[in-house]
Amino acid sequence: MGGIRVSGILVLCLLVVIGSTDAQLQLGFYTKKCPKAEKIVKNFVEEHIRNAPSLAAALIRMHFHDCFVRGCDASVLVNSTSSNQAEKDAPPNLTLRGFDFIDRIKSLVEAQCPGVVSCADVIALAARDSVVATGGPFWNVPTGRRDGVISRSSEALASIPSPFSNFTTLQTSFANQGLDLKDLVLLSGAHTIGVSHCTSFTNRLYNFTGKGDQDPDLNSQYAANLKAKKCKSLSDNTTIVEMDPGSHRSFDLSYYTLLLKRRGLFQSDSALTKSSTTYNYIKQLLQGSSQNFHAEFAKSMEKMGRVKVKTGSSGQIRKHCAVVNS
Ligand code: HEM
Ligand SMILES: *[C@@H]1O[C@H](CO)[C@@H](O)[C@H](O)[C@H]1NC(C)=O
Ligand SMILES: *[C@@H]1O[C@H](CO)[C@@H](O)[C@H](O)[C@H]1NC(C)=O
Ligand SMILES: *[C@@H]1O[C@H](CO)[C@@H](O)[C@H](O)[C@H]1NC(C)=O
Ligand SMILES: *[C@@H]1O[C@H](CO)[C@@H](O)[C@H](O)[C@H]1NC(C)=O
Ligand SMILES: CC(=O)N[C@H]1CO[C@H](CO)[C@@H](O)[C@@H]1O
Repeated sequence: MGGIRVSGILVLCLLVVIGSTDAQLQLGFYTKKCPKAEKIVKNFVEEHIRNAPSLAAALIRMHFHDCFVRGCDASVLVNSTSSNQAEKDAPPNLTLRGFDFIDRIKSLVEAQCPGVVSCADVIALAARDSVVATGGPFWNVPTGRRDGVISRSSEALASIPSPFSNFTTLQTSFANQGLDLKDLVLLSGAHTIGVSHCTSFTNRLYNFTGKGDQDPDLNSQYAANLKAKKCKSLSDNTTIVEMDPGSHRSFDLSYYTLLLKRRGLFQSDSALTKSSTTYNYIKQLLQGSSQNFHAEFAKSMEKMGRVKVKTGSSGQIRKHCAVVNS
């Protein structure tokens, strides 16, 4: 009796273990199922990123926005329908770019292995490969993500932190995804590349507290310069500004240097200097080499890429990234 019970429990444990390892991402998930998949993504990126290097920033940001809403499941790619307003059509994504690029890669992998490679993995791989191809850090991208079937604009608004966030809001938002303060500092380091529209920060220049004032946490010389040369009014929604001026193409430490000079562009960047924990992480990064930053960044990216992923038999492999399979 006891023996049967014990072995029964053993079998149960074994099943649980098998079940859970089955449901993990793994490096080279497609090695058997679609051996060329990762190479197809890499080749496409390497071939096309030269003509549009700014896409690297767009794609790593897309990966972030994807992972923060229902996990990294390509829900960010789904088009709205007459009965559903999708994440794509939420205000934070107004400025996402690169959808077409992902669609083109997806059609290449579909031609090679129909119905095998998820859109979520295509985003994760293309983000990494494009950052590497433009001289940025490498990080591991274990694969095996599956695509979600739900995409809601309201959830994007609720889960993606706004540039007006304070420290507490950022900490909570990252904690909701299982990411800690170190991840917050490191992943924000992606703002060392790319651009922003004025509307993400003009409140700091023109009307911070509703009295026509500036944000005292923004360097006043920098603010004056932005007002004179870039964002000429509170409502300028067309001009774009480099977030790490002078080195917005290189994945270096200068974003963190700027933070300590009160030259971070967003309130959310500035907020990282407000807690002693995150302030000290920034100091530590600045004392280390850029290789050290890259290595630390890689760990946090891999962690972000695992957020609430769907694996095994959950979700689906979408045929077209913009539409859920019918
Ligand atoms: C910590 C919270 C974060 C906030 C509040 C935030 C906010 C923003 C905003 C408002 C923009 C500019 C959008 C525009 O006006 O065009 C932006 C751009 C960008 N963000 Fe973040 N972000 C955060 C974290 C991240 C993370 C975790 C990553 C990636 C790991 C990331 C990568 C980028 C990149 C690369 C760009 C430039 C995009 C481009 O050039 O098209 N951000 N972010
Ligand atoms: C941070 O922002 C949130 C949301 O806007 C607000 O409720 C909270 O009071 C703010 N916290 C601090 C410390 O300012
Ligand atoms: C600044 O904000 C206040 C309060 O929200 C508003 O009444 C005022 O019109 C704003 N000023 C500008 C220039 O938009
Ligand atoms: C930008 O601002 C103009 C004028 O204020 C407005 O008509 C337009 O709809 C805005 N565009 C976006 C994308 O918000
Ligand atoms: C999704 O929407 C975009 C932009 O509106 C459109 O160009 C594309 O054809 C749509 N994709 C599908 C598969 O419906
Ligand atoms: C790229 C993209 O789909 N952007 C959409 C984001 O949401 C706005 C509405 O808030 C749409 O107008 C954009 O087309």
